[in-house]
Amino acid sequence: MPFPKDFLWGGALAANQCEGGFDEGGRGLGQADMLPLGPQRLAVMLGELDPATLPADAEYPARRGNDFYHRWREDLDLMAEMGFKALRMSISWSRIFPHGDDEQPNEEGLLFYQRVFERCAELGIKPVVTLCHYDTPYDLVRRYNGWSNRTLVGLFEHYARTVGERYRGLVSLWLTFNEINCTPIFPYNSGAMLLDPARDRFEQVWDAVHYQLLASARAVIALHDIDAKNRIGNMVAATATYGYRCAPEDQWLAYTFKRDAWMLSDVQATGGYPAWKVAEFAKRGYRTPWQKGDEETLREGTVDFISFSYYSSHLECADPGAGGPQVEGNLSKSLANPYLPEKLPNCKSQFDPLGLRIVLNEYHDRYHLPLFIAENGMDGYDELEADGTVHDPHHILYLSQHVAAMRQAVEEDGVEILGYTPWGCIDVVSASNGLMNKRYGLVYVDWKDGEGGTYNRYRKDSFWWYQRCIASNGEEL
Ligand code: BGP
Repeated sequence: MPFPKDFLWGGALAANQCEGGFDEGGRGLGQADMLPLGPQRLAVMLGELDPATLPADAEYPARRGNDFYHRWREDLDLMAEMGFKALRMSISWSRIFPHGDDEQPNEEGLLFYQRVFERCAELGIKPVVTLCHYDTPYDLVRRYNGWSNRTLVGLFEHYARTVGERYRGLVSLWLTFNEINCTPIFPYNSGAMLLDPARDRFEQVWDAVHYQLLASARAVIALHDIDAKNRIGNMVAATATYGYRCAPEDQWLAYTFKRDAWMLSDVQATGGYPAWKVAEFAKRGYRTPWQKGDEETLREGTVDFISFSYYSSHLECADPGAGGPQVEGNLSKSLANPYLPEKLPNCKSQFDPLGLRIVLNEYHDRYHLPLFIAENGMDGYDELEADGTVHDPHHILYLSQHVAAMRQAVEEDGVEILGYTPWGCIDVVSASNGLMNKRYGLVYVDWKDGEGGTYNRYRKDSFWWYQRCIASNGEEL
């Protein structure tokens, strides 16, 4: 079976990486507006450095994004020209509730997204809306220490209800938290919280995860209440994981790594914590902050589909001396896989399309729910030519091979996939290092780190490739 006729071909963006206009339209600061460029960024993302202590001249790239706030009409036209059927985007929570705990929403913020969604409808593009893509209002960080505080569960539900009601009929596909399984790794980025060095780290991050799981479930319940047509997914960071050697110890490490990555989708899909995690908590002496009603909330708020990001695969090795050379990932290095092709020119990581097929099968077998590929892509360093063209064969090679792998999962493995939205379909500020020169496919934005630019948009070679791919429903790669 080929891709279904209503397959959602599109692209993905996130408010904090594209909008800019950070102080316009009544918007309050978001947590990402406090992520600086430069060496201190990682410490803030890890929740180890309070961004309020940064020097006055720090530069915050999320505040400018790629200027989508002012150019969204032109951007939607470009997407329509490529034939997009879907746009995965997010709402900036602090555009709707500038302080996070305001009683009344900010009408100007609501109107902004209403216009975007109305235009999407005119263009035949379905918005797939993430409620929180690394984007909790900064005032909630300051006043409650973000997701370390249970108060945010109710505030998030209020926000989800507000936008669910307002955009009823305009939006029917929702995702709750972006890459929710990153909270234990990047407590500030994903959990909008700062760590207290005097307290156990494990306890702090897993408390926050519990509150986010509850908030996700409450949002699912609210959005189902508002409109029975709403379909709500979770969103997790996925990677194919292999043991470096056939040693059972390596295979076990690889398995436990995957199990960790699955843990949060297990809760969001089945409505309860898996037994192995409960055993791990008990062994560590950690007690999840359960309250009356939490179990029912998790059970009632399970998702309708599973969405995930997939960029590449990685290796696990039990013997620290056994591995060979390393390759760079987004924020960490891992062992190079000798069976994967050489890195693409202009790119720093290895790529593994079959890994995507493996991940699709793993999620399909585990949850028996439809899947949605919410992010996929390879960062590369693109150059704008004098004639306005951008030659990016690396993106075309990466995307075409991943679409082929996805097609095999549909045709040969019977996996149900709702859609495919490659990441950064218009160049955006990078989540990991805040730079603009970490570019993905399709549309180039004229802005160079340290130099600036016009923000004008240019079609990359991959734009024309993707247009053909969509027009042929994934046949012409
Ligand atoms: C994912 C995030 C995205 C995006 C992407 C690429 O983890 O959900 O927001 O940024 O990674 O990473 P980067 O921007 O660092 O290249």
